[in-house]
Amino acid sequence: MKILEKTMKNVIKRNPGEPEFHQAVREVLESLEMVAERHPEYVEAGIFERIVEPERQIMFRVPWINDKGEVQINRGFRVQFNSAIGPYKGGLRFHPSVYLGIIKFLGFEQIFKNSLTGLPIGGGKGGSDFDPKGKSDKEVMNFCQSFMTELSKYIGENTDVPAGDIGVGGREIGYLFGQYKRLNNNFTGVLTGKGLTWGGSLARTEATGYGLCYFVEEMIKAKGKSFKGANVVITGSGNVAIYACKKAQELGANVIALCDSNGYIHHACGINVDTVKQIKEIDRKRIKEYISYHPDAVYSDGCDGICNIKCDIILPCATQNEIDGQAAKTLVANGCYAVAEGANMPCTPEAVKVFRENGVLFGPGKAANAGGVATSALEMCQNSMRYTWSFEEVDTKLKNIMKDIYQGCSEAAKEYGQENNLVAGANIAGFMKVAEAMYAQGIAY
Ligand code: NDP
Ligand code: 2IT
Repeated sequence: MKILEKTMKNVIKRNPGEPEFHQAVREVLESLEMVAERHPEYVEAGIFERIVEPERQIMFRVPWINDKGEVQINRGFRVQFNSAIGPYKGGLRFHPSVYLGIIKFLGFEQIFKNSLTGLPIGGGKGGSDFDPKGKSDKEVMNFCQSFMTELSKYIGENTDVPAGDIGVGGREIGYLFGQYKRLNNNFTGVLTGKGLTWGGSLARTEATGYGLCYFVEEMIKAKGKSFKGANVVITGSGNVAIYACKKAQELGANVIALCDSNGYIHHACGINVDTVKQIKEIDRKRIKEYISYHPDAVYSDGCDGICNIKCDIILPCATQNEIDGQAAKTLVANGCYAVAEGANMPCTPEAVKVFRENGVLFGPGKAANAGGVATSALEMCQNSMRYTWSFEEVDTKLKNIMKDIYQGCSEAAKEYGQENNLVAGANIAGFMKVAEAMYAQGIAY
């Protein structure tokens, strides 16, 4: 080692106190050593140093008034990481744990994920430390309007197109879009994940979870396996988890567990996804409520125990670093043979190492969960055409995109001497397109 060690050292020095960002960068740079060896022109042109530095970082005050008439202050972020292959594209996360380092890790991942989709979208991410939990619709609206009043200065359909992520779903996108339109007098595809009557795409709601399952189908098919009859554990119970659950069941799996940040449910005869949708999407309540509908299910406090449930496949769909080395060892000991990340970076580096050493099939988030942003790009495409495709048309495109992503990652891994390593494959395949574009566009762009 190594050409890229210096780049990593600089990232740590220039971005102190941001461990999630360091983790995401380290994983990518580790995969790119051989690329750097084979492409000295990229080293010379400073592509590696440039790609780890966001093009622009915006931080702003978000004042709003709660239902008691009290002034509240949150912090807003938008990191416009890389626009080499298209307008910045990536979600907004509203969660109390959000700070600049989280948004930078997510924005960095998004560069490579978006490149893997094969569609013309650059990488960005944003959000706030605002916690929508327990807030009234009016409070959420007040917050979203204030947030967009500032954000609107930096985004646009050809500049930067935000979408949802943790804590940002259809309700929030509606308030954000309304405020953007009010401020700019312009009905435009500046956000994705919009409602179906005002520019949204069919299948965008389902896309991340469905796409994850299409990716897993390809990954396990290569080893002669399928979802049919497989016991599947899914973490989280939000947008990604719900639609991963639905599609896995349609493909013949028995999904036996889900969780939220308070605890998990184990329903051995199979999760009832309509109940989960009622609790989480409509009532906005906790997953614990599930046992009042299905008394044969078991609820346990805390999230850690979910990895002790014996399963064939686990799909972590909640948040970063939820599966550590110890949890990975337990999963392996219980016979789990495939893991695919619906969330962004839910497995720690130690967990990924355990999976690799034990021959567990592993689909990294930037490949496995790319179906959401890919369908966002299809929404942008429909908005540009002022046209809408049917659910089946979008779903078929999504399925083909996920197959191509799997294929592209497998081939890149093989080409660089790392056969079967989809982490390396995703990083290399995602990087190559962006690097080529950055190289072609010169340094002071
Ligand atoms: P949601 O807000 O719809 O759901 C998030 C789920 O994860 C909830 O069940 C939530 O539980 C749980 N969760 C969040 N934070 C924590 C935590 N700190 N500890 C334990 N559980 C937690 O978000 P999404 O489903 O949209 O996003 C889930 C993951 O998927 C994120 O990593 C996101 O970045 C990623 N992703 C999302 C895409 C999308 O299109 N939405 C696309 C690609 C990736 P609780 O309600 O208790 O907070
Ligand atoms: O992490 C992600 O890819 C997302 N939250 C979706 C981003 C998008 O622009 O649809």
